[in-house]
Amino acid sequence: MSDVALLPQVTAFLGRRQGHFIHGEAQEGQGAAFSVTNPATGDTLLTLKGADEAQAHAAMQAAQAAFAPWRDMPTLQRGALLLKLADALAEEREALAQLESLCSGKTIQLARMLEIDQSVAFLRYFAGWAGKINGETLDVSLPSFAGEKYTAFTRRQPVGVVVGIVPWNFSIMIAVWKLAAALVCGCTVVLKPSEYTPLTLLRVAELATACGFPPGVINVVNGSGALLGPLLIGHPACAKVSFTGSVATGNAVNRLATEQGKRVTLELGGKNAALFLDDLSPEEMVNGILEAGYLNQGQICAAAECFWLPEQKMEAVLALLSERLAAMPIGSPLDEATVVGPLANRAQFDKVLGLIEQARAEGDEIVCGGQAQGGKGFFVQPTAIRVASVDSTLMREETFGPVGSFIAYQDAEQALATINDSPYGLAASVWSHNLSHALRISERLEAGIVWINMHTFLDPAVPFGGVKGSGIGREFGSAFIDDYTELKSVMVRY
Ligand code: TXE
Repeated sequence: MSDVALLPQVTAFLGRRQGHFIHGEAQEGQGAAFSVTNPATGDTLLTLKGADEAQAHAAMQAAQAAFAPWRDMPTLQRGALLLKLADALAEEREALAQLESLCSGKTIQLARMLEIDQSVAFLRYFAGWAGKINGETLDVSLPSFAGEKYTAFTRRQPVGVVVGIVPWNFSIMIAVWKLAAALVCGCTVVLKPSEYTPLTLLRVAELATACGFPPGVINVVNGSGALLGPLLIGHPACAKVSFTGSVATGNAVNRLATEQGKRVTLELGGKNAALFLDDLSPEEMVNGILEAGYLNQGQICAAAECFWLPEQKMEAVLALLSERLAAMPIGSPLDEATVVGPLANRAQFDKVLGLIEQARAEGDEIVCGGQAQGGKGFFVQPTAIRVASVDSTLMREETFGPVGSFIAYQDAEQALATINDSPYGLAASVWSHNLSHALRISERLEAGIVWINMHTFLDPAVPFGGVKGSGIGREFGSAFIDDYTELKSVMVRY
């Protein structure tokens, strides 16, 4: 097989000077230059200049100026614009997927199905909330002395300008989660993509403008997170921050935002577990493990990294899993036959290889993989590691790579207790034909989302977010409304 041919509009986009999207216009940066690297080759795709302080403030001011007219636009009109943007993304599917694959190393198939098709689905879902974000009428108990009566109602009002800070693993889809939720509530947004994947959101913002979104409603500023984060969050117009990324950066963002009285939603990673009960066959377990742990080279915040297997099945599962991992086509992400692409950037590549080395040093057993693939690009073999004990670093530290850690258990209750003994709790799964047993375990797993006989699938109707150190707040479902609106009470005497 060979790479798909790049569409002319992708080559043209890469040939243009890129920077930011502020007040409905593409702008070049005035700050420090940085390069975007193709992780499949290690070559520079293009160099752009980050935003300086003046541009970061200009983006916030543009969003602030656009806020009142956007808030006051008839709600269904806002929903209609989100639907138009969904259609525009669907039409631009291939070009956006190619651009995303070039920047992030995501396989072209996943870029199409997750970055674009899922973004379209989420946009349509959130558009459907237009006209349905309501308060309630309240029964007031105040006494009446002279025949006067009372009533009260609540309204949901948009919080204002939302700063959306986005990571590199799903740079379009995660941005769309924040953007669509904010916009349907009547907020305006300033998005800050990761330095590693700054390009596709610029194209999304261009498409939105062509769809008729007024200038300033969607802004994109690129550059160093350490520089821009404080500038955007600290700006007086910022009412709320929605962040997805690492625990360390998320905690810093949280401190900064809460010190200044800004609302925060955090979706951080963790160390997600998958618990397989012993009624499953080794083949069923392996199918589950591949779904839970290895999609997008493991670079999914909700992916499982710790796999708990019944002791008597461990050998058979690891033997079969090793065969299946070794047979996965690894190579160019633009080749439709590729299943395993590169890791998204050099920092991630170095981190994952470093953690594999540490595992070796601690006496964990590398069952398969465990090496860089060699040649150009940031490829790491899909890897399975049987950890020496629950104290191994790999049982605690997120690799965010194609690395599963395997541990045997004798007693499922003991396994459950150890899984819960974690500072994190984003996601977990339990696998069994015995639905009754699995449901009982799901009640006690400490995670924001628990899957039964599935893992990693996200649906716009189902709230998503972490407990403990894995985050604050929920995205999707109706839960997002609390985060993007203020509840106002109105009392009336008549
Ligand atoms: O994340 P960062 P990185 C995890 C994963 C990965 C690790 C590091 O384990 O190995 O994080 O990735 C912006 N104020 N996840 O370094 O730093 C930054 O520019 C405000 C899990 O890329 O968290 C980018 O836009 N913003 C995760 C975003 O934060 C700042 C997905 C995320 O970058 C900032 C990605 C600051 N001071 C990585 N510093 C998940 N939960 O899905 C940086 N940023």
